[in-house]
Amino acid sequence: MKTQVAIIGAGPAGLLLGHLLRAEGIEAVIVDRVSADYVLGRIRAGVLERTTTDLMDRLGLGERMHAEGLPHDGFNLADGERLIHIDIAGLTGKQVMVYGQTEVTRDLMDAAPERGLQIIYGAENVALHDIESDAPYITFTKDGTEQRIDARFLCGCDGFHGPSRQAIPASIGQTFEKVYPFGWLGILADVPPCNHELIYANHAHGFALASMRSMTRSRYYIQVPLDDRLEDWPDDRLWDELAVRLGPNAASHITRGPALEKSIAPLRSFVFEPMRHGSLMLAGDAAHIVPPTGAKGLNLAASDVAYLSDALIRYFRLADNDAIAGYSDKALARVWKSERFSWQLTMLMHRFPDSGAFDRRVQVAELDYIASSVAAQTSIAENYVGLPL
Ligand code: RFL
Ligand code: PHB
Repeated sequence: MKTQVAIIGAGPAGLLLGHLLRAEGIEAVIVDRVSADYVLGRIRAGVLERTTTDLMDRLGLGERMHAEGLPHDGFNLADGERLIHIDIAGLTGKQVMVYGQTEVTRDLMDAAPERGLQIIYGAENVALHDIESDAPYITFTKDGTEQRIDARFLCGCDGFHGPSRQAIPASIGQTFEKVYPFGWLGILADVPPCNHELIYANHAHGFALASMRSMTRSRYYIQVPLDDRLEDWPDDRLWDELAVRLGPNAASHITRGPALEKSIAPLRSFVFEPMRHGSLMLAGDAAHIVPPTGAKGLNLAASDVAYLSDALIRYFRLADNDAIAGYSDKALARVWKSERFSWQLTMLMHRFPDSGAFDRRVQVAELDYIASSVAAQTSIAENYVGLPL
């Protein structure tokens, strides 16, 4: 098979990129290792920046998001009894959208056939070849048969563990990494949220987050040691702990219910540079990871592919190579700002096993400062709602 752009990975980065290219008449094929149902079964992001919702609108695929998603004007930072409200709308004139990654993915998947975007699921052993040439290709096995897709460009949208980043020679790439000494235990339940906006709480027992997917489906997280297992956290223990960490006011509004999903995710900050080598471009989690505290992962995948689709469109429309050459630097400038914000919010809101009284006093001082300064709140709000492209 021959196409203009072969995309590895049908997560949000790959699907959005495929649609942005098809909207300009560029041929694109996506391959993914797993099935469509498997992709939809992963419970992940919940908060979309304005830049991400704008992309869905640009594609004409924002209808269900606007009908079913929950626009939020603000969120809260809690510390003990104190609740600091960050008025995103008042400070930036924009809102964020609570609409699950599962739903974004479903909307993009459903629209693929009518827009001529081919997605090949169940593609095993995907390998990238000749990425330093103008005629790269991928090979994979599908239903026991070896297949090959030739393309002008390969786009690695295959997440943190995919093969694309590994295809770049070690002598070319540089990685920057910070691993945090805890994970997030998440629970999804069909119960109304305890608050109409998100609450990020710093408690002596550790961090907690009250989030939601709709007015009838809640998503909560707590910070747990890395060696904790799901068996350590039966539902009742988890609900009890959430009530303690979120504070008495939120606790009085928590509705308990059986877990639809429960999982533990490690936290990591990671950046790989450069995001292009030859005819291979990386986007999304394939190139970088942020801890989920700033709700930036999916949104960074979206901003990467906004830049990348623009560069590819200029290449195919205008034979302009400069945007391709500049893609990595342009994307990384935004990536590092989100890395900084996610790292800072993680440091501010979690309890670190090796930190002492000094570190805690610094957290309290920073929260005091945020509570008293419109400038500090504005800085948080403009990062949370998404920096401009
Ligand atoms: P994905 O979603 O991981 O998709 C990659 C796709 O590549 C496929 N793949 C392969 N295909 C072919 N061959 C191979 N060998 C392959 N290996 C992998 C995979 O099957 C998959 O379909 O990466 P993408 O598209 O870059 O999207 C990134 C986002 O998924 C991620 O950043 C977010 O989910 C992060 N994240 C959050 N982001 C936000 O913006 N807001 C949030 O509120 C938010 N909350 C979260 C999160 C991530 C979490 N976890 C579990 C890591 C909360 C959590 C708990
Ligand atoms: C979520 O709802 O899954 C969620 C919300 C905000 C975050 C992280 C995850 O910062």
